[in-house]
Amino acid sequence: MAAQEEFFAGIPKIQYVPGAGPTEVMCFKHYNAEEVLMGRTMEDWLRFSVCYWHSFCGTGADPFGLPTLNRRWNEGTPMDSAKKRLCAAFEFFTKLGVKYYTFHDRDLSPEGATLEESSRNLEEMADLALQLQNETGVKVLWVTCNLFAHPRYMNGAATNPDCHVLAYAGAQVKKGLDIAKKLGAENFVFWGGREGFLSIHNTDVAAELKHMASFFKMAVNYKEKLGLKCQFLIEPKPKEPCKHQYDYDAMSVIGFLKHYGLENHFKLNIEPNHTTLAGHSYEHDVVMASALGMLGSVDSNTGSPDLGWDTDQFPMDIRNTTLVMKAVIGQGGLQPGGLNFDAKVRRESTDLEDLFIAHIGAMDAFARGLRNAVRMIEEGVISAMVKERYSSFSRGLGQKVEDGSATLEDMEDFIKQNGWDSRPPGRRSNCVRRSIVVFLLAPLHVNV
Ligand code: XUL
Ligand code: CO
Repeated sequence: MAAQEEFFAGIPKIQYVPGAGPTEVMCFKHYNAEEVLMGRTMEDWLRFSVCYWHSFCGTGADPFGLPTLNRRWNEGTPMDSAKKRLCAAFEFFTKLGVKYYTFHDRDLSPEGATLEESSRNLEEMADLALQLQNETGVKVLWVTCNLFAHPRYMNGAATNPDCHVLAYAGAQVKKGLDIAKKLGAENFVFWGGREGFLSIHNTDVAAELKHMASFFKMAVNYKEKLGLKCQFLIEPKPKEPCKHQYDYDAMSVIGFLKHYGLENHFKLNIEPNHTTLAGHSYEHDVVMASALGMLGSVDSNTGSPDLGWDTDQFPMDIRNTTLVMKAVIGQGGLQPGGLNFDAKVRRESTDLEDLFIAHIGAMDAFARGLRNAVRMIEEGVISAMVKERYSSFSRGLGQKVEDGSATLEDMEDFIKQNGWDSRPPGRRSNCVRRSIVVFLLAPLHVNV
């Protein structure tokens, strides 16, 4: 990269400076990549990734305003700027010290007039990406295909009422998988932004769901044919841009996968801003997916609790990062997934430095969340309380319920013998009340 143009001149590699003061913002105060916690480095637990579309393709434009972000890498012909953008991105990854990135096919290279031209553009850019990956050691956390921006996808891709469009999406995914293989991507994401409906009156929901399942099966078959090892991930979101998206939330996606026999081929990429859009708490889908063995990766962003839409902000709330990291540690890590910052600087944050400050703040927030979660787990206070709360399932009838051998007749016999509750009155409410108090206080107590 030495001969390349420098885009972030004057910004050195970001260092860990634990004692840094409040005005020193170009350093990590909490994220110490090499530090070992519960047998693993912070870098390994957190597996941070920078997203290409917001951080390098974003212009600051919104539905009410023109671009505000003046990026030098956007100058030149579409292919020239694509190359400059990629070099700028790798300079950023390296200076920030993040080992992974994510991209849509159409972020990396411009769409051509034909499928063949788009594929040629993508191949050319993938060659450069591979060279930069080899030079820097930065890897692809996941690739995805943009099956929502082009006008052809206005009525969906895999669920489009016209099979011609579904075919185009299939051809695009085939190429996307080839590129994933070439670049050694560790995961491949499907986000169905336009897989849903605006009006139920003109929609055959059963047919669309079946087509979507067939589409996923084609992808699974081609992946196996290619010998591609990466993990497939579906990213739930309830709405935006569709009024109703099929992949509403974690549990809807898991239900869909099980219904169509796809559950062994996919896991979930959970984006907390999508979770809150679905009416759940920040950590809800991370916890639910993890509980069912389906948490693959996290698009670690946040919305604004006082707004109702997908604002893709950088996560800064320590309570939220603590609960996510507790679930991540609980399942033994996110690998081959990671924490991908699907987040964008605000359109008012026009300086190049702001791109660093936003990522540094979010990485520090996750480092603090990790430390908190480790402390909660090592102290063992909450886990002991949870164990005690469910202790009636470790003996007698409870044990039979646990292993699935209990019957309704057993229930009836048990209640006839024992009445409503055999525990002394004090213990009945205590067990529940104490746990709730500790749960509410825990994140505050361990906030280091
Ligand atoms: C949209 C979103 C996407 C996916 C990849 O809200 O999160 O960027 O992460 O297509
Ligand atoms: Co996302």
